Amino acid sequence: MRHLFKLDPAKVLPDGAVDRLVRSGTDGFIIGGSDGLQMDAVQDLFRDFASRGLPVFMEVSDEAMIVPGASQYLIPVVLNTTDVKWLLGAHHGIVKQYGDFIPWPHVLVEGYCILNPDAKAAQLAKANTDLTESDVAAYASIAENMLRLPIFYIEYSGVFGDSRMVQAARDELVNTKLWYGGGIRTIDEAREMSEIADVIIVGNILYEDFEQALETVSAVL
Ligand code: 1GP
Repeated sequence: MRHLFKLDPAKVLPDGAVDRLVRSGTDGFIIGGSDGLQMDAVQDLFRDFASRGLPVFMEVSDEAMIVPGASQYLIPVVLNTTDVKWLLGAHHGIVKQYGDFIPWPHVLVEGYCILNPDAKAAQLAKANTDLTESDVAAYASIAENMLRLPIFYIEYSGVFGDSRMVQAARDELVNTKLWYGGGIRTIDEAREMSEIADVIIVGNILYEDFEQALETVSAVL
């Protein structure tokens, strides 16, 4: 898996987009967002993309994202948060309440490192984004060696990131997959990050320039 589109339930895709995205060559879809999440919109989006032959990952950052039947559920843990809610606080509440219903074999935990201070996710999760390459490397090492997470996610949502930060994480990771998302708008940007990360995630550009978003797939083909 090399490329995923991140679909925001609070935004509208152009007509005919679902078929074109499914045929684009991408490896799958993440349904996720940081605000304005409505359960109806989440379910509609899931229904549009489910059973189309590609994985659909539900990123559960809010109760509205809990949709039964997804191939995988991604659970964010924000490693550089300053608020315990985003580390394990919210998770504890959910597992306490719904633990018996959680399909654990379908759950993947993402260790997020959020690096764009202006991103909604950074503000919501009160992330400490003032990090050096060594800081990022240490978080990556924690994900790999201490927590043994399946995914370390460098998140620059909204801006194209600093590839040195991504490389610093890369150098620590063996078993933990490196996902990169943030500001990918062109094939060159997609290529630059996909040369370092295992998986690139393309989000906002889908809603700004759909044709250009489709082209990012060619960077990994
Ligand atoms: C957001 O990492 C993704 O969670 C993608 O970022 O929306 O900036 O492409 P963009």
